[in-house]
Order: sequence, then C-alpha cells, then structure tokens
Amino acid sequence: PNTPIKRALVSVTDKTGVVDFVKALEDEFGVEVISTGGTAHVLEEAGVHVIPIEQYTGFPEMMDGRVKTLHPKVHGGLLARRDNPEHMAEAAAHGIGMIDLVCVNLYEFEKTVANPDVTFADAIEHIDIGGPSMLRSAAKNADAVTVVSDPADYDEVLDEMRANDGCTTLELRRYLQLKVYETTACYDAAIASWLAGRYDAEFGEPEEEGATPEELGIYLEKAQDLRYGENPQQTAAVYRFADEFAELGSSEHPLVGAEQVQGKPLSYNNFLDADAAWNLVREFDDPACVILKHQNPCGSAVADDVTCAYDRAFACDPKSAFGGIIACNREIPYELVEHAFDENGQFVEVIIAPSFSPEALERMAKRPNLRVLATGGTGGHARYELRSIDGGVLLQNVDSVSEDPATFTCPTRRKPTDAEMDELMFAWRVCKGVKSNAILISKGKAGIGMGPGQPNRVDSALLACERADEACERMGVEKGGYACASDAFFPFRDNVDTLAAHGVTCIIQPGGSKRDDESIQACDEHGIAMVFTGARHFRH
Ligand code: 93A
Repeated sequence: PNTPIKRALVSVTDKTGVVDFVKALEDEFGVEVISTGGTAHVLEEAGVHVIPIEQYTGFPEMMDGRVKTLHPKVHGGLLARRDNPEHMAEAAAHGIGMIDLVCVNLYEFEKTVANPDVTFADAIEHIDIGGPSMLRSAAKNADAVTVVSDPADYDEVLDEMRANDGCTTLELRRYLQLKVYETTACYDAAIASWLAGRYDAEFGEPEEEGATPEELGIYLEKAQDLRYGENPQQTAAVYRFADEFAELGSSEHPLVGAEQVQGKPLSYNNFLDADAAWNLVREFDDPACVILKHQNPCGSAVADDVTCAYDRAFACDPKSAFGGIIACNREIPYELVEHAFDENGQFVEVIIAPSFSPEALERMAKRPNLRVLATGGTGGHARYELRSIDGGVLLQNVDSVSEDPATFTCPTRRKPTDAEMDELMFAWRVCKGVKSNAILISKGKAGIGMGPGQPNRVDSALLACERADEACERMGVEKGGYACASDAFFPFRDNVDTLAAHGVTCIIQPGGSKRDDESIQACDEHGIAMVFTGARHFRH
C-alpha cells in the first residue's frame, strides 16, 4: 500500500546533503523527523527542528553511543506489517508509532582501518551496529518503508514524493531495499576481512606462500629478442616481469636484468642453463662453484676460496665441463679465469657471478666472445616459477625448503659422523639441482658423480657411481668413502646395494617409501649411515 511518508528517522555519519533533505521532508511534506545525537546537532545548527532519539524512545543514548537506536520503538516501527492487524494492534498496545522512512549511512569502518596506525579498539568502535540494524529492518519491510542508505538518492526520493502526494513507488523502494543488503554485505565483508588479517597477524601460523592463481594476472614485458630458440628453427625472446609484478618472478639479483659485461648475446639455452647454475650456486654460504651443462651440474664444489672451488668443480668431470657454464657465488678473481683458460684450456659458454675483479675482467676481455654476467649479489630466490604446457601454464612456488638438519632422522644402526653429515648436506644441496631421477655422489665437498634424469633410480645410481670412480682414478685419489644424495626415496633396496658396491658409506634421501625398511636393512648390512630429510626435491 502506498501511503504518504509521515515519520522519518535520520541518523547519518556522512552528513552530505542531509540538511536539505530533511528540510524538504519537513517543509514540503510535514514529515516528523527523529534523529540521533550528531545528526540532530547538525540539523539544529542549520535551523531544522528534529525530535532527539532519546526523547522518542524514552531512553538516553548510552554506552558511548553504542546503544542509541536499538529499541523496540525504532525496530517495531520499522518492521511492523502495516497490512497485518495483529502487528498493528501490538504496536498500538506498546505505544510504537510507525516509521515510514529511514535515512542512515554507517560509521566509516573502511576509512578507519585504512589508517595503518589504527588500534584494534578504535577499529572495533567503528563497527556500526545500530545503523545496519535499522537499514536491514527497514529494507525487510520495503513494502511500507523507504530506506535511504546513500546521499546520492535523496533527490530521487524527494522527486518521487513530489510526484506521488508524499509517497514513494514500490519500484523505488525495492531498488533501495536491494541497495541496503548490498551495502551491509560489503560492510560486513570489510569487517571480516580486516579482522581475519588481524587474527592471522596475532594468532595465525606464519604465512604460507602458496601459489596463488589470483596473482597470475601477470604482465610481462619483453627484455630482449633472442637469435633463435632451443634450436635455430625456433624463434624466441626473453621476457621479464613488469615492475608491479617483479616480486612474483624474480629474486633480489635476477638473471634477467643481470649486467652482461661482455660477450656474444646470450642464447636461449644460455639463459636456461645460466638460470639453473645460478640458482644452485647461490644456495651455498661458503665459496662455491658450479659448472653446469644441459641443466645438470657436472661439476660442483665448495672450498675456502672460490678459485679452489672452481678447480675442484672442474676436476669432477672435465670432459663434461667443455662448453659449460661456470657459476660462482663470490667475486671472480684473476686466478680463477687464468685456471679456466690456461691450465684447463676450458671452453666456457657463460660465466656468472655477483662481480668480477678488474684483473679478471681484463683477462676475460681477451676472449671477447665469452659471455660474462654480473648479478650484483646472490640474495633471494624467485617466489614462483612458471612453465608452459599445451593450452596453459603451470605455476608453483620455487623449491626453497629450508633444510633444517635438526628435523632429519637417522633410521640406521650407524649414525653419520659429523664429517659425514657435512658431506651429506653438501650432496643434498647439489642433488636438488640435478634433474630427476637424481643421484649425486660427493667426496671432499665436490660433486664427483652425477646420475641425472634416468627413468629409474638404479640407473641413475649406477651412472653416478661410475662417474665417481672415474673421477677418483683421474685425480689419483682412493675410490669409495662416498656420500650419496637421492632427490626422492628409494623404492627398493637395489639402490642401496648398488651404492654400497661402489663404496658409498653414507646416504641422504627423503625417506617415505613403503619399503623403507628394506633399504634400512640393506644399509645396516653394509654398515651405511642413512639420513631421512622428509622432503624430496624433484626437478623434472
Ligand atoms: O553505535 S551504534 O552501533 N549503535 C546504535 O544504536 C546506532 N544507531 C545509529 N551506531 C548507531 N548508529 C549510527 O550512528 C548510524 O548508523 C550513523 O552512522 C551514526 C550517526 O550518529 P550521529 O547521529 O550521532 O552522528
């Protein structure tokens, strides 16, 4: 039923336009206006007379205003069904008058919490309770009540009243009804989301940086064209993450953007391999060198200084090092270059390091084709990695499990000695950079035997052992006494048997196979100390 608006309740935080609106309601339509403290004050100042809410309810505004309109005289007046005689009788019995229009906008919660220094108490005080309650009561009864939650609607409401003898149309009331629930839904969502953030900050687990598909709104920009792709018949280019997405795809010292000090332009394969080498070598704290070929570290070592690390990395597998990429986590000195060029006569595709000494640069300049990349530092690793598949992309967090040896377990009778544990930690790190199935054998903190990319683990183990034996023969050191790392668990004991036969004395692997018991028993039979890390490091 369309009846003229006779009584209104006005309670607004945003006072924009409220004076004119209320003036019009009173002067043109003789509406009786009830209002809350601050709103009433503004209206009175402007010479508009209103009935204070406390006078209307017979209750004072109390508890710092937390309770001002939460009263049956308000909610009864909003919710009573005008076409229901029982409702109307109850209202009359309790002295509840009908309220035909509500004009409310809410405490500014979002604006309040937008201030980073906001206190919890202040945010809570800005959660409006009475306002949304009135809006929701009025909107529920939109058949009879006009509910104005937005100053932008004041004019339209007045226009309709002017055109309809002081009434609004059902169509407008339904529109305003809908708007209310949209408004209160957003309002509550804002409160919930802010509280969730606070809760997590105070009580939550440290934030898990899961791969977030929302963040795949990635924007890339071309960094450079490449002469060709993996093969000459493929076209290719390098893209970098645009600044606003930089943290998604790059570390503190990203490869794309590293300074190319000299040399031919990098090729597609150079980038791929430099990336693998760089990400592996910068995992080490001690001076380290990785020589990488076709995605696999064919040489790797840590030592007291980086030249020594290079020498020992080269010695792991000189044959494979030919045409490889040298990556170091320290400034490259003259001697290292000298060793690479003169002593080893090594053909190098790319050298990558945080920086180069002036003498090293001078020496390298004599080989102008050599590509030299200076990253400026070793810090950080990228958060995400993307790979393309037919019709889409795969996104995952970078494999950056921080290996806390305190969480490792040792299921074998013999425990590793301190020296063995040190060696195992080295092998474990390098193994992470080897393609799966990965077996890495180390001795003296050098990765002398690598078994990469075989579709079964025993073949990887065999390869690794043969390479390690060859390396020892070449270096004139005793075979055996090896440490072994495996990127995933041993499904059968045959791996252990193979490794034992070649003189492996300690093993590090994730564990977690159904047949771990068999591998443990094999280790015990061979006197091998085996460590379980609990985390695997596939690299497919
Ligand atoms: O503190 S409240 O949740 N308790 C109430 O009973 C109440 N009634 C209206 N907030 C309440 N309001 C809100 O006060 C309104 O939603 C409006 O935003 C504000 C207007 O207060 P004033 O007229 O004193 O400026």
